[in-house]
Amino acid sequence: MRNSKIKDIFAMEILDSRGIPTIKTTVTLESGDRASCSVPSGASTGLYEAVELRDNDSERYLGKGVTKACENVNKIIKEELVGINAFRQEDIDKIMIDLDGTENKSRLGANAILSVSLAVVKAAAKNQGVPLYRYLGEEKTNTLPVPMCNVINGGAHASNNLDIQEFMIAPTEYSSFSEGLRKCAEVFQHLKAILKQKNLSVAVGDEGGFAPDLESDERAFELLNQALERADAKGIKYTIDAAASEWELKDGVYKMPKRGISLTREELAGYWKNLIQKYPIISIEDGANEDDWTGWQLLKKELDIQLVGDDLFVTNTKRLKKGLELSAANSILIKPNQIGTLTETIQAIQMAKMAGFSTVMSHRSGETEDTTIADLAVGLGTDQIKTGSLSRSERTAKYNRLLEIERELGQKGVYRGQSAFK
Ligand code: 2PG
Ligand code: MG
Repeated sequence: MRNSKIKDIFAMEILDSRGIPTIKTTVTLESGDRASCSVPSGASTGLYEAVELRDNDSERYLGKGVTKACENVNKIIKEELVGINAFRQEDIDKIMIDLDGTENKSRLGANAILSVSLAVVKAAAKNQGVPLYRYLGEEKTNTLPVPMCNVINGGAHASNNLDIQEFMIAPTEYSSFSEGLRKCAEVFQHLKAILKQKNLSVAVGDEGGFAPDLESDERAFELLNQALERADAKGIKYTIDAAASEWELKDGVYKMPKRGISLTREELAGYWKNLIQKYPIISIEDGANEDDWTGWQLLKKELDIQLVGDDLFVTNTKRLKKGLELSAANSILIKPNQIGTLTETIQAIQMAKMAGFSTVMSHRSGETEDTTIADLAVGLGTDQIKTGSLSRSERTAKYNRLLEIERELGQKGVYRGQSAFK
């Protein structure tokens, strides 16, 4: 605990993987220990997420600049936090929440607050001389999350004709994280060759997965089946993020924006059921709209697989509590920037675990080279992680960090495979 008081905080505007500004904050302790955090940004953002503060100055970055958020860190937040011990994470987060004073962090910006919250914990870990996952998890968390690798992109993350936003592969029957990841990367390469052979596009979407036009969403699973066979990847299952909050919902009828298909919520449940029967799909994220609690309850009744709430819960214990009361979903996606502080992120994970939900750490579609979520997944013990495809450095950086952690854990490392799913 050497000189662990905060000495300086500095935020600056950088670019994310889509070329849109985001905030990077560096915290320096009196000891000289220093750590930075860059905040990601979503495209299919949930209605109930904490506010990402943007400048709205059309003269800069089409209004997307974050200089106000940076100023809020460099003036308002810094003034309150300098001199406080970096080990007091909960107090630090509380001070920022109170300083903001709004329900959704719209005054200072959840992007500003989170960048400080995570830079503080990283600096504290450095000061203690341990990696972040160890600082957060102490000796008890040695488990590597099962990755869900997003190999085909659709929805708001690609300009193709697929309505399902993410087609992912999860290595459930491998003995280690690295063996599973290797198989996923091999499938990705085989998928590329198959697409090329069929004269389909191998250009990638926002999360690094291929984004071809296909005759139906279901066709994506057929192509994946072929890729799995070529890769001899018998231990891989499919997971999807439908991101159905992006679809139009009127009077209980969903309309998919790209193909224009309309389905009642009962028909939608039937659509998922049919896909699950035909393909080894073990998890569906946002299979219904964020406001359609009835639809979620129906899915829970009809489908016997992992049902992950992303836009539904927005990493918010209030929304999660409602989900528990209504018996909607059985799993929660964890995105620190949906809620804005590490403390509240941990609270959401704890509430979910207490309720027997599985937990999935997640990136955003707009990412940076920051790998903090890899350490959070291990340190906070989430069952799974989704952090995009096996291409593009802002995605592979997180996998590479998990490979490092796996190596550090050595014999102590645990990979749960299938049992990490609901
Ligand atoms: C999602 C995310 C991440 P976005 O919907 O789960 O994959 O997308 O960051 O665009 O909200
Ligand atoms: Mg989602």
